[in-house]
Amino acid sequence: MKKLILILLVLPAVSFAQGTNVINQKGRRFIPAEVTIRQGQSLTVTNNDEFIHQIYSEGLFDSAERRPGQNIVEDFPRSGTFEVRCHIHPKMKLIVHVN
Ligand SMILES: [Cu+2]
Repeated sequence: MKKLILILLVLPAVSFAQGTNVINQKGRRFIPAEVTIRQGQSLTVTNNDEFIHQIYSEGLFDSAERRPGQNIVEDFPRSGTFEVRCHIHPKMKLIVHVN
């Protein structure tokens, strides 16, 4: 049983290693809270929470609200480090490094 739990925990990490840029919103947090992508790549943010979320990044985008189970896809056209936040939950913070 312990082995099964370990496998379930490791699986999301494997999908990130393969270049799937997916961030989860869960427990009023971004998971993972920091990600590195390449310039021009997009980021998919999935609301896996019990709450409505949205995302914004100063000067880049300010999305509509998303219900649980819904996705937001945003592009990062410039390189740099960006802070992504949620208007509804000011403590939520995601750092995106764009190379
Ligand atoms: Cu939120």
